[in-house]
Amino acid sequence: MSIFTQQYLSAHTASDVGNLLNQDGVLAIVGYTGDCSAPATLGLIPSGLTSLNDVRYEVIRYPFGRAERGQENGCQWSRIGDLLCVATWITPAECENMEESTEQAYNRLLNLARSFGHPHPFRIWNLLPRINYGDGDQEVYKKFCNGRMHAFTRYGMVATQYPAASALGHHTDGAVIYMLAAKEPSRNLENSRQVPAYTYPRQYGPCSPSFARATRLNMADEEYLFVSGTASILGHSTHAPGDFLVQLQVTQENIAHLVAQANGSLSKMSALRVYLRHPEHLQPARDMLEKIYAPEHLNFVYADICRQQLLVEIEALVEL
Ligand code: 3EB
Repeated sequence: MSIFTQQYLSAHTASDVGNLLNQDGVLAIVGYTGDCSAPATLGLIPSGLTSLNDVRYEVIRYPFGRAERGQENGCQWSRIGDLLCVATWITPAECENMEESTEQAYNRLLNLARSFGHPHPFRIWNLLPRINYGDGDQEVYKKFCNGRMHAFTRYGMVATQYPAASALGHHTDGAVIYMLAAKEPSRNLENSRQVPAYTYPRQYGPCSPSFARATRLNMADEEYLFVSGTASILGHSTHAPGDFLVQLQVTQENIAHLVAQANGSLSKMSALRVYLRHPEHLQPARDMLEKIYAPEHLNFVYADICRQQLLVEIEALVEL
């Protein structure tokens, strides 16, 4: 029985978000409603993303009482017991300078988490506009990586402590970064089919991406594996650029390998977000993944992947 869950609600079953947020055990709710600005409702996290299979909300549950919530230091936070969720939004104007704005956003998040006694972020989602815009080192994603690394370094984090992460491009204005943070450190896992992202060579940008392939964390005497956005990358190279089906297969193999390294089982996988660059890939993605995973755990999301040649990326949660 999973204690910590990320549960998908489709458009036709979604009940009133305000009511849900007042229920015991509901930490926060991620919105797939296509908007990305700080919401009036504390605990709601509009992601800028939209779902291709009708997911409207993702409910993050941790059933140890009613969430406390608030906003300060440019962040909105929700906490239940030893689990803290913090979100911060970057305005469309601030997105014009993504390096500086990312660094400031991370400074806000990390300072708040530390001041709340939750100094260890273990899972971060980064949802940005126009992620592939700009050439070479000017690309939005690369500027984002620079800002993130500067903030992590100032925070005193070393590469082996980087959290699990996803970084995707949505199709609206503004950005959101949100994180789950713990009182105790998580344990990091790398994928032996891939080099650690923080050791990628210079060709991918001036600062390597700062994330772990997965983090392991004990919550309420259960162990969870938070699997970062995973793509068709072998070593550090993009495998099968332009070939969706091969990329999907290699991505699935990369995840299966990572989960096996943690002695986990694909049958205990949930909260799969399958990011698709092209909506027309929904059907082939479904055809393959619904053979492996239960449909209620699959959210096909329309998003740009941070390397231009990648067509698909998948993240997930595994109960170990
Ligand atoms: C990769 O493996 C694909 O910059 O936070 C996946 C997950 C990717 C997270 C990030 C980037 C990030 O390099 C891209």
